[in-house]
Amino acid sequence: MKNLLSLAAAALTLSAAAVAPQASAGAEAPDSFLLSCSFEGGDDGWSGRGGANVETSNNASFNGSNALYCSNRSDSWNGAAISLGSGFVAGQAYSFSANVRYDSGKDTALYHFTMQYNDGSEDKYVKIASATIIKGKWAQLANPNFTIPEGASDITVYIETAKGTGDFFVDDVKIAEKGSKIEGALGGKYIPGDLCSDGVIDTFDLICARNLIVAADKPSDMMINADVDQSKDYAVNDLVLLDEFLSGKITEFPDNTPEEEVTPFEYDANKQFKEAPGNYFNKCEQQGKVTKETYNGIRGTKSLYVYTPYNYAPEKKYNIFYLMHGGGENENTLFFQDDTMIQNMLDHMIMNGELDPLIVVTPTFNGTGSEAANFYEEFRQSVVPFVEGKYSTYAESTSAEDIKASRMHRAYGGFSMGSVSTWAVMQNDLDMVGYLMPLSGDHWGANGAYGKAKSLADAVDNFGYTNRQFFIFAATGSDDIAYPNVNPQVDEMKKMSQFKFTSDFSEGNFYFMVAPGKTHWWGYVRHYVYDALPYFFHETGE
Ligand code: FER
Repeated sequence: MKNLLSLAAAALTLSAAAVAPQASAGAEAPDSFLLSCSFEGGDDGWSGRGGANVETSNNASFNGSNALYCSNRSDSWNGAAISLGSGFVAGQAYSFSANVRYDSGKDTALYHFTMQYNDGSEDKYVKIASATIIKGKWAQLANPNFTIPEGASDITVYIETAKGTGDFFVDDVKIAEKGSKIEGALGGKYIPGDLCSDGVIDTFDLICARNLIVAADKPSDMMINADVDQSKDYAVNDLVLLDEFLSGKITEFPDNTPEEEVTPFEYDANKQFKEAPGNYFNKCEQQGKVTKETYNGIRGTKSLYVYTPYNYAPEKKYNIFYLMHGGGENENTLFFQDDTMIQNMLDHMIMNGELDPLIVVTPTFNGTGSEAANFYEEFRQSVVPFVEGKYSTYAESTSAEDIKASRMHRAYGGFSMGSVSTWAVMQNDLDMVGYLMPLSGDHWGANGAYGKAKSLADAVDNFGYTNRQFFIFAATGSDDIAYPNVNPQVDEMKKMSQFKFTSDFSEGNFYFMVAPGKTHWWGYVRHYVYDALPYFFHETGE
């Protein structure tokens, strides 16, 4: 309590440190508008940009009873637009204002009020105003002094988002003489520390913050701005940080955003084979590293390779994928052959945001007493403890308990005999891995398609997992010699409740992708990894 009292006392003397508001102080409200769209009587000349749809709606409004509703967007640049016509002069400044609101999706989202024009040779885009706005609140995007670029023609202004395709409302879009202050929504913006939502971080926010700690009714927009360290929890710590910010002790808030358990993903429910772009097998400008490691395991001294992504940082946690070679191959196969070079593919996928940075390990089942179908023993006892004791994964330690706790961040897959090893890992080590990628090979643990499927289903039951707690993305070519072995096994698995068939892992847990015309060769199979791996590591297993 002493802390809170001294903060309150400090609050009274801190106004000098307040952050200046964006709106120009003393600006006058305009006498008239050069453009004013209230959407009360129709769309006021607005249209959908890109594939977007616009229509008037009375489901929300900032003023009056209607707003313009923008939906059916397929890209972030799709939105609501209006052409400005000839009354606006290039090289001159005007005051622009629009009010925006969205009601579903993330807690906050970045919106832009943008101008498109032609500069005489090509279309150009310039931001008039931007703001990160809070879900469910009206926010004003305004710029009282925006100059239309010299030489601009074909001018359109529009509302778009920085990311995503969510629906939004627009209301009271106005343009007036430069410098004029156009009234708009107060607050609604994500400005850490601005609890009062007036665009200024000052002592009043500190008073709000203090009251909010004990308040019974905690308004959602105030809570979002009160959580100044973005920890997803408003606590006394945030109050102290706000005080330190206002007193000049700190100049920015620390970012204590909690690490996401899993990253969200938009699954295709019926994923079809798609080749990686050809250049993905060339060297990438952002290269990960392939390191040879040697370990003494239950089957003697052996080697494996570890791919760590570009900018690998041991203080971070990484998902890990163990990828096994086929018969007659070895731990070198995946990284050193013209028909694999899988590290280049991983580099490109990660650089282009198609895959979260991860660790990929290529062990081998070769060695005295080793075979694909018993590699699961060495995997559990030697390989995982060795690798994850050395590299940074979600395993807090290499104890069986911690390996199990991190299984939704661990995957195992393989080609041909490597696929045989994958089904065996599933049957025996399901408490270690949440994701499996059997490629061009069937299960050798039992006889007949039904027997194979049943032995896997029984393993799931014996481990006590539901069909939300493990995920299988199997694949092969339609002309692969393994197809006639795998396909009947898959058909039997589809009939069992342990397996729910779809590539939308938010709904089911089992998929079999068949690549038209492809045969039993890494030159094809590496593309299955390209298709399947992005589908992994987005489920919590709860
Ligand atoms: C199969 C599983 C494994 C398969 C072949 C293999 C033809 C491996 C063969 C080898 O490495 O010799 O389903 O189908």
